[in-house]
Amino acid sequence: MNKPIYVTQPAMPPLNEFIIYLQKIWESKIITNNGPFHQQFEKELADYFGVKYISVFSNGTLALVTALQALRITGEVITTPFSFVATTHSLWWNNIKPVFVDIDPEHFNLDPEKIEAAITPQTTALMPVHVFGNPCKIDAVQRIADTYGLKVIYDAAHAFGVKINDNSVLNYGDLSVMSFHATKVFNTIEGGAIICHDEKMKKRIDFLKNFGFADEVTVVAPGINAKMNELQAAYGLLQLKHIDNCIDKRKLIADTYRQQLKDIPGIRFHSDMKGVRHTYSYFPIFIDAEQYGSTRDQVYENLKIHNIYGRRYFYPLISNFPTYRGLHSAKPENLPTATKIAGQVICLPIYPDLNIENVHEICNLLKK
Ligand code: T4K
Repeated sequence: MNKPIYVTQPAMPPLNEFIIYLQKIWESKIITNNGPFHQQFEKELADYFGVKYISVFSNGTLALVTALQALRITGEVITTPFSFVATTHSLWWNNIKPVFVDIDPEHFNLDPEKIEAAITPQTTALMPVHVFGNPCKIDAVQRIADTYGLKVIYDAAHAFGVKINDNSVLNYGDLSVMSFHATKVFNTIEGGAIICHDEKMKKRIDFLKNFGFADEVTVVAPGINAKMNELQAAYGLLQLKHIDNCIDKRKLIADTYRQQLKDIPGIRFHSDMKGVRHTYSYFPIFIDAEQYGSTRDQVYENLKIHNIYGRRYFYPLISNFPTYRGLHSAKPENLPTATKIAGQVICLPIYPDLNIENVHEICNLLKK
């Protein structure tokens, strides 16, 4: 490959269309603090997803931190080690002890069958992740939460536009948190959101992301500054007009990978789940070194030699990082599936502007 191909490339709205929005911002001089584009963006996003309330944020990590504050979560929270570090960091920033539980062997989300054994009197919530956009076993998770009186906060950073039987995956749990980072299906450069189901909660979240201000002179909580600015909100509004086209292009790329890689012994990947609308945020493959004849790291290095930069998301496991590895629940023997999958995974390039010819070339390299 002459030019490097990275795991992703942001979809950006047409510049000439964005300029019209910028002109409005320059005229109004409202550039942040719940301005008109921010309000319109929240409304249009809620309509797009089919959810009741959404509060947009400056990034997904601060949205996770704030979601935990909004529900006043304390003590211990059960979560997955197979995610981006921000999932667990958000607990740490709230002085909450993360408790890692292994992932299910099919879709690599927090395994509901293993959750109950990790519950203690200190457990207050579950924080599963819809990793790579594949929905968690939401019914089983909710049953456990209801039985033990726990809250559920989904990290839905990878699940933009994902639906189960035509219902947004964001409608499940107490709160869902999204990331609109440059590397995501839908981006506002940096950005994020919390989705909730009632007006009071939306109000509380809005206070929390604005220093705790309920009005000009009343501070109701030790809030933070996590507001999205008007330029990002305008960019997001414009992006929303083009997103379905971007998702269609991603689907074509995913289908091409699946078609090309389906008969290679030792390479495994996910199919679409029944009744689920996928949006193809990532295209992870899993290498069984014995069957395939090379290790995941050899594949990763070989692609690099050819100017293709796949990424080993999510290796190392969060539970292996120095900050967390001392925790009892972080022991690899407690997390056999996650440990295995972290050693097999490589995410192949997928983004709307990726040429199908390049996808074929990547597949040909993997066929050798
Ligand atoms: N929860 C989950 C499950 C998450 O996956 C994430 C974020 C979060 C929470 C937190 O949300 P945020 O606070 O980020 O909103 C990236 C992203 O920084 C991170 O947002 C994302 N997950 C994570 C999975 O990936 P890196 O360090 O791997 O990104 P980076 O900079 O190496 O980018 C990957 C490739 O993308 C580059 O090689 C080239 C391309 N790229 C990247 C950027 C930033 C571009 O072409 N243009 C760009 O502007 O972490």
